[in-house]
Amino acid sequence: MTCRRGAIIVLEGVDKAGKTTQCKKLVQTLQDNGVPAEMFRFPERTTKIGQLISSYLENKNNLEDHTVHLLFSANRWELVPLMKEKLEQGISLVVDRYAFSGVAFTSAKPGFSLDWCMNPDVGLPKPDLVMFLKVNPSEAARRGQYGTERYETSAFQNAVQQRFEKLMKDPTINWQVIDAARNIEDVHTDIMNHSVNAINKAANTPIGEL
Ligand code: DGP
Repeated sequence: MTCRRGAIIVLEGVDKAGKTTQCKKLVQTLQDNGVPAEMFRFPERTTKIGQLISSYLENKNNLEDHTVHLLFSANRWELVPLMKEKLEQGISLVVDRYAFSGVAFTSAKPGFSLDWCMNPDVGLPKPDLVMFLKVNPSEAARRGQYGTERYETSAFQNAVQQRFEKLMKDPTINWQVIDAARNIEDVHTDIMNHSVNAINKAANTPIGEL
């Protein structure tokens, strides 16, 4: 028996753009409408690799920059078998950050090219839709104090935003820019519409590769 595959729907953006709130709402609305959907998030901090990343982000340990980049990528790869299993069961995956965060955050550090940063993620399942929640980093900073985690400074988030702008020029990725400065419900409606289109389209196509 063949079943329609699920879609991979990714939300990206700078810190405090509202990704996690919107991912949760999207999963809920899809499920309420009878569309099987589950949330994934990267970094997935519960695995052994995820715990290393988490303590790095909390400034509890220091890791060399190339090393941590590869760990973030490994954290995505270790979830691939589970992601594929769910997709083949017809479950759509709503993913809070993916390889694009990997590239944007590391390449915002001195001495890292976009190309080098992309390499470890080549071959990951390709998202059917990537929505960039666009909000000015200074507006994002006003939404709530940045915490104490590594990367949570305005200067770094500005650099990350610029890297995302470059990544969004890739025509092989279905990027959609969402104005995330609006209220939660308006943003959600846009995200839902794009997602339904992507889920319908994905059903009849094989899972691609980054
Ligand atoms: P979050 O749990 O969504 O708040 O993300 C944790 C932080 O890690 C956030 O500042 C973004 C950053 N981040 C997410 N993915 C990657 C990645 O693959 N590489 C790097 N260097 N940073 C990442």
